[in-house]
Amino acid sequence: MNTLSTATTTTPAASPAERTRLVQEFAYRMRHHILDMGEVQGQGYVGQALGASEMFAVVYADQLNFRAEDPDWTSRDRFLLSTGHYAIGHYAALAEAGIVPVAELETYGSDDSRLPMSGMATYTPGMEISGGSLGHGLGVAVGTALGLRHQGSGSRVINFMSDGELDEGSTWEAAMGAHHHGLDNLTVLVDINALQADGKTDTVLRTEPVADKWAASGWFTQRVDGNDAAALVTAFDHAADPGQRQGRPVVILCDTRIGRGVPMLETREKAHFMRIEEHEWQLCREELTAGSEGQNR
Ligand SMILES: Cc1ncc(C[n+]2csc(CCOP(=O)(O)OP(=O)(O)O)c2C)c(N)n1
Ligand SMILES: [Mg+2]
Repeated sequence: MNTLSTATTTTPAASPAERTRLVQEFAYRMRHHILDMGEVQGQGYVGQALGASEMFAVVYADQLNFRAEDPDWTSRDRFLLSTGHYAIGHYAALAEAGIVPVAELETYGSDDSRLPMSGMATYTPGMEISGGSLGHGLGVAVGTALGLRHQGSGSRVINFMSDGELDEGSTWEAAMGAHHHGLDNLTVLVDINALQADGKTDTVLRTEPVADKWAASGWFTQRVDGNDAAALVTAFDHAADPGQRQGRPVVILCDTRIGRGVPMLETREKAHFMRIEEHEWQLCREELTAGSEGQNR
């Protein structure tokens, strides 16, 4: 939650239903930003970002402690985007959170833009790491959480990663490290969209049963529908309950649908990197506005 600006702010006293509504609305506006940015380049990692909008939204609209006017505020919670190619989704969230001006989104991927196609910490306010080399984000998150604890900081670390990163040995080394050090200031969101660059996750490398593996590594593990804002809010509430969490690092495994909210993109065969024709962008927007994500907005 933003501690200074009132935009998209919720309070601890808000009911779960109200918090869920704020997350849904945030995600809906994010999806429009994602389509607008995608159109600038005519292509990109649009499907993942649409699919993960509720995941970003629950972080920025409900969970993260930050100051939009001061993205480097020492006491901020850290959100680490391990998957640099999801940057288009992160920029949409940063814009909705008031950290990046909405007007700047139209520079996405252009020369000299602060919003390159892959997330770069040195370019973008609010981007904590450059995460394109997959499988490294969790290690950085573990080090960050450990460092904050040594400093006596109460800040939390939230790491966003993908199911493709579960193929990487470094991810599991970091997972064991977090358990070893008892990092209860660390939360991981895994976007399980069942897809990787080379095809469906279960045909590239079978990582299931994923929940059993995290639990066996000592993590407080939950698996939810990652497009269900209410389920995400509830999962974070369970994680905040010391009785359930028991001092463990937290992982929330989020099953999502690529292209969510835009039916014509939900069924694309080439979904990892989408090329979308010039005339299709407006159709995408219309589908988004007409769909369930667009109702009552
Ligand atoms: C260490 C590493 N290996 C390979 C790549 C190339 N690569 C870029 S995206 C991607 C897919 C990874 O899976 P996931 O993030 O689940 O893909 P998505 O769901 O976005 O399709 C790969 C292999 C990379 N960026 N880093
Ligand atoms: Mg994936």
